Amino acid sequence: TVRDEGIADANALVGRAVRRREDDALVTGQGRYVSDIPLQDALHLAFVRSPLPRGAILGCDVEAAREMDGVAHVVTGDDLTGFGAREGETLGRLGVNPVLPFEGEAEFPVLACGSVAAVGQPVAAVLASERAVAQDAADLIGVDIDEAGASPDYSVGNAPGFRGDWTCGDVAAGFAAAHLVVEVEVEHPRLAPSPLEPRAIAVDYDAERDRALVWYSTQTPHRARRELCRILGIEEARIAVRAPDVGGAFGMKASLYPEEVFAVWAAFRFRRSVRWASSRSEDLISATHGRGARSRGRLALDTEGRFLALEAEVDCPLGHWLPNSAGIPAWNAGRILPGGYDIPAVDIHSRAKLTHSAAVGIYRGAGRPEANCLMERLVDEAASASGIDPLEIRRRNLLSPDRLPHEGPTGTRLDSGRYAELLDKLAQDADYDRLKKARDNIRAEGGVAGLGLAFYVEPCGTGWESARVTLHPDGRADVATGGSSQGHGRETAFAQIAADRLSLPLERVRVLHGSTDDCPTGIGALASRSTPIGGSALAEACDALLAKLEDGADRGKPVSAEVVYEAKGEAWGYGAYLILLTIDPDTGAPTIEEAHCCDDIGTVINPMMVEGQIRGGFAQGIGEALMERIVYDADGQLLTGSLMDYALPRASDMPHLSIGKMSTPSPANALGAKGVGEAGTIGAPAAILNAANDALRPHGATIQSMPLTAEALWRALRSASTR
Ligand code: SMO
Repeated sequence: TVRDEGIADANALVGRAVRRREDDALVTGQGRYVSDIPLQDALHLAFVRSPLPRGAILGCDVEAAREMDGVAHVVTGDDLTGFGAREGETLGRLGVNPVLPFEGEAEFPVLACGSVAAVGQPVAAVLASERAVAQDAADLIGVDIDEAGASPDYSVGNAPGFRGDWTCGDVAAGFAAAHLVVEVEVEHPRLAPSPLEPRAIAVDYDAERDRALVWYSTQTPHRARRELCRILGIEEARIAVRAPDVGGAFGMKASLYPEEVFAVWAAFRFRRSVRWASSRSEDLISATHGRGARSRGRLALDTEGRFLALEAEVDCPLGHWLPNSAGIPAWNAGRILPGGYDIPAVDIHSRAKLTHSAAVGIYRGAGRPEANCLMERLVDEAASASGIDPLEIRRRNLLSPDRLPHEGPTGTRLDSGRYAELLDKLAQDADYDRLKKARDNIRAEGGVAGLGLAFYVEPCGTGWESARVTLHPDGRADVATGGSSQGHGRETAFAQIAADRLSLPLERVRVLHGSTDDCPTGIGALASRSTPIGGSALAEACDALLAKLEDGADRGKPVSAEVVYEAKGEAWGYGAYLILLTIDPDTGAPTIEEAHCCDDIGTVINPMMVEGQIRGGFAQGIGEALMERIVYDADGQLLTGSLMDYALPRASDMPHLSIGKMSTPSPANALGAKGVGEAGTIGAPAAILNAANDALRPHGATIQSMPLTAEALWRALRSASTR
């Protein structure tokens, strides 16, 4: 069910559910992923990984591996010190996080050197004629690690952490004046982003020119090149990065990994093409994880149920090294916390600390779900404690349209929206009163049922993106974006935008993306920024091209216009999710009986893809709320190293989701677009957590830790009934 607010004019392509031009190839097996790219005479790479979470490396027994047929090179961390891309150059280390400021310096070896800091950390590498040979040889290599010799602290620089502090207004006065104070805690499972295509890189080395074309499954091709060149000490002209079809990423492919740096280093060092494809298990143990935050908050209310002040602490894990995206979840979890509400005073502290585990970075939502779950749990507890209906207490505290744009107490700037109106639309579409009655009827018959509501906001990236549009004499246009696609249909969406702007048929527009050779320097596909910022860059480039044509540009030759577009600010999508959840009293098994949402993402380019993003995000939101959890045991060993142990949602776990839409164009960018890539992962966990707590409330129980497995819910019910 999709309910649309009228958007498209009849002739426009923008606003129309154009079928994805990418899909014919993808669904018929004609997609070209990194592992489909043929390389001449390439070496295959496999890694030996640390079996222990910490300790001193005493030795690495590489002789048997070196002697295996087909093995070309075996490399350990010691081999990397002192020589780099070529003899005489120094191989840099993965350095400080270039995105957010961190306390202290963090340098991290490409291969473990001297000590290890997490299970799965690459310790040695094998390059061989075939992938299986490389893996067999890697399996022969024993690593001798002295756990007793482990430094009590972290061996990655001097243990930097991230801290974010936001203080505004008189918080003490707010709590002193409060009629009511509620307090909640929330624990997020650590999650594995789990794109269909694990990490992959294929380095096509050109020995004659000593250059490399790096085929790379990435969200950020230009940043990858810049970082590779910085770390390896190579000038940018010698590396080109291309992302072919990318089989999902979800934030996991926004950062460069040690394995990938090593692959490029090895190609230059050994003057051979090199390829590496991670396995699912390697991704689970050594790709970035997401979430894992623990948060606690207090909310002060007056007699009318209005919010006076908010106090919160958020604790996030970082893992044993800092990918580009490290700390961003902690930063977002703090700054986004007040959501769309009018809260005059806040005191928010967010911390992220290193742990002996896989690195933690952004994952679809990247701090937004963490902020949203804490805030929405507080609001629901406030509703329950004050006796005000959950919908009404939100309506009463959400910023009204005349207050927008609004400079929030954490320095954010909410750009536009009709927050309360959206809630009312959701209530009407879903028939809120009917749902409340349905819940009460289930309870009356002895069942366990809860209704959960969550309102969310989703900031969609700041900064710039680039675009170049070229009109050929035959009337075809090439549209190159500095952004890229992670399988989320940007070729189609960008073609729609450009075709409209240039008044061309869709078929005449070709979209180029994900290439440092073919595209202007850009940022990439992350933070729900592709359409709001990348799409706006494209629209402006089209306008610049049209201006050139009007100025009498010679149409007998290709005419080009290139822009770097800087968004005026963050565009904030928003929406609300409403879930009716039942819990089997005997087994604790949760069932989503009904799911409804309404999202406002401003200007809609393609409603079909918007719906796809909402459903996909919702599926991953269900994963976090009900199923998924990365588990390390007390010894730092990963217990969820395969999909037998790590529960991803399947198609059969998806309930029907009824989707409503509103459209309030954003003043923050040229298109008026807001992101929707993360909507479902932000709204769903909070709504489900609220539904579970609503279900448990009559039984005197609460639950704060996700995932809400049958066991966890059963224990919560049981602890209450035996109390
Ligand atoms: S979690 Mo997204 O790729 O910013």
